[in-house]
Amino acid sequence: MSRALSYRLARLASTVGISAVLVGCGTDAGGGGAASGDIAALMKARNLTEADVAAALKTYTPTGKHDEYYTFASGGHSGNLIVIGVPSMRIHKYVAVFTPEPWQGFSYGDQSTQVLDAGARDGRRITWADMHHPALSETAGDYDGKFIFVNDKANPRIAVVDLHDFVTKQIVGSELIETDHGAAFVTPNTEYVIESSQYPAPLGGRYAPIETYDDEYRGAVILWKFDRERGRIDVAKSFAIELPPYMQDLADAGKKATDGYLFINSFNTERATGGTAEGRPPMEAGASQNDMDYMHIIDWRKAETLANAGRTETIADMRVIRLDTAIDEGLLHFVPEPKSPHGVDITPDGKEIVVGGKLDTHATVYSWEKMKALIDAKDFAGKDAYGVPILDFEKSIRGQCEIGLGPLHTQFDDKGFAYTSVFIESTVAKWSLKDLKVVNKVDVHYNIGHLVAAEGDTVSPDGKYLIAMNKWAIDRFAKVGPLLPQNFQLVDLSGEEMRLLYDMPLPLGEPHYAQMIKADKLEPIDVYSPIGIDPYTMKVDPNSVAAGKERIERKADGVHVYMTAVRSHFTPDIVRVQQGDQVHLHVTNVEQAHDATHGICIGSYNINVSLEPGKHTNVSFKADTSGVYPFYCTEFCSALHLEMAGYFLVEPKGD
Ligand code: CUK
Ligand code: CUA
Repeated sequence: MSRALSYRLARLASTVGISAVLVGCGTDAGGGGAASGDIAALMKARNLTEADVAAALKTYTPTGKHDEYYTFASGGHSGNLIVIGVPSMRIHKYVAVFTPEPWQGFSYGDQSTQVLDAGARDGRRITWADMHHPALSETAGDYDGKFIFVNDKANPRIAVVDLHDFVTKQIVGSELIETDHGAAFVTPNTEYVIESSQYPAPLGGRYAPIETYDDEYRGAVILWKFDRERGRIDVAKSFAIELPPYMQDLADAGKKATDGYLFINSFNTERATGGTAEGRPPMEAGASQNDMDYMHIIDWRKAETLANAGRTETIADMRVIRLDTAIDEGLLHFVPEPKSPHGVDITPDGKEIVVGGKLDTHATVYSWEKMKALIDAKDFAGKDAYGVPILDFEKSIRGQCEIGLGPLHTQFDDKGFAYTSVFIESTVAKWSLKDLKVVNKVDVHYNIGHLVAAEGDTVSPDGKYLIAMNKWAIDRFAKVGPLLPQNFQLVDLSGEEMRLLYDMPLPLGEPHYAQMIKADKLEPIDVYSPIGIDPYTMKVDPNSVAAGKERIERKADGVHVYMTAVRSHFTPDIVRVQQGDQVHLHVTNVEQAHDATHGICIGSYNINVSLEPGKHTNVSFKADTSGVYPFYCTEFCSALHLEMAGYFLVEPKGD
């Protein structure tokens, strides 16, 4: 290695916090010399620059070392939640949420099927989702690592994932609304999970002609009450607020200074309905006439008091505060926001609200102090067509930061900077909250939607890392046909300038938002304990089986098979039933060894469940076809894994 390159590598190593000796830049004649030669040769052979090597050193995570952060990314159309380690960008898990998932056995056993079926709409079982926004549970505005909530935009629903075992425990939805988008977001102590609608429709799933849009179509925001003790949403204690038929977009809950308030963007305050074949302008043209749309400001504590006082009407089993009541009681106000707003993000101190306009070049910074004073003084600039008071735009803002073309979403760091995704430019803009000036930008590839910084939407962001969640990947990866992955790009926030560190193709659906949490805030369990736990109650299942108590019992409701799994056998391993029998398979993994997971499948019957150590699962099905069905363990658990098998014998009727 040349002396100059040695020196540069040593410097590089020191800037990323490792010793020069480790990269072999020492002058000693020992092993160091050989290593330095290796690195120089590697750089040359792979055509790597010093910046490439620095990026590699900042992300490479040696075997056995763990990541500093977890990123929980929406899985988009897949309906799964993606768990990614940062800085390595290694995928750790796809948590099954809205979609049957065979490896986890999600929706292939009785209990998980019940969870998924609770999300049926119009009596229809839904097996996909358009997941957009994960929201980690918060305590005092900071992630607490206990739960994560996700939405389904297409079939408006909210799911609760428990971060003790990374399992989806509950799916709720209301037929009050037909789509959502301002979801999921949580209030600072996770009192409520917010779900606001996107495309207006008659409330409660009614039909009304599109010509009656102004009168019959409405938006709504649902506040799902979260019961932290039970780890479930309490549907009976949840309520909604009716909103005008604008297209409500993203939402954020106030914190600290803004605690008690919700902020929801909207677009299409023109109330365009489309109708190109009927002589009306297309939706997107009709919806882009006005220079301003309305940010909704909602006093949710006041709304909660009203709901608890019964000032609601019940629509589709949901308690709804009607629009007139919301206006009369002063819990809903508007403030104009520039052209086609998209992101609404509250600053860490809770004092300001940042809005990006898709067809605007600014991030607009609203001052809560100013808006609150206007609301308190009832100093309004006017009312909308439904009577909602509107604050004056100029009187409500602190200022605007000239960002660039198509600012969308904003995150924050610990040094007073904001980071805004700029869609049309394909950049991330770093700007100062203090003087509202752009500091620098980094190119991303391409068409960035959301971005996520380490704890970047909490009361105490960490800075350090940011992920640009890009919609297009074009030339970044080897070709895989016309459907391309998304591109997650890891950006280093530790220096003055942002630096791109890593490209990660994300090929499972289109993730929208993600949240990044310090890994040491989570306390996931290793095994289910005591043996026989049903993950959906976290109690020992009444049908769980202890070793030595395995049996087959014929009861009035069918054949009950009480089975255990342990390396390397199922007991019993021969199960005989009659064609037409209802079968209830109760399987307990009686192991407590970490990672000693088994699975059990019965081919042709569409059954496969996962049995993590200590877990119990019930699987009910009708043995409607006769035949010989081998069942076997679907996790390579042991040297005798292939022998972990048995026969499910279905004797033909009449024999
Ligand atoms: S949205 Cu997709 S890029 Cu649903 Cu949060 Cu902005
Ligand atoms: Cu148990 Cu393989």
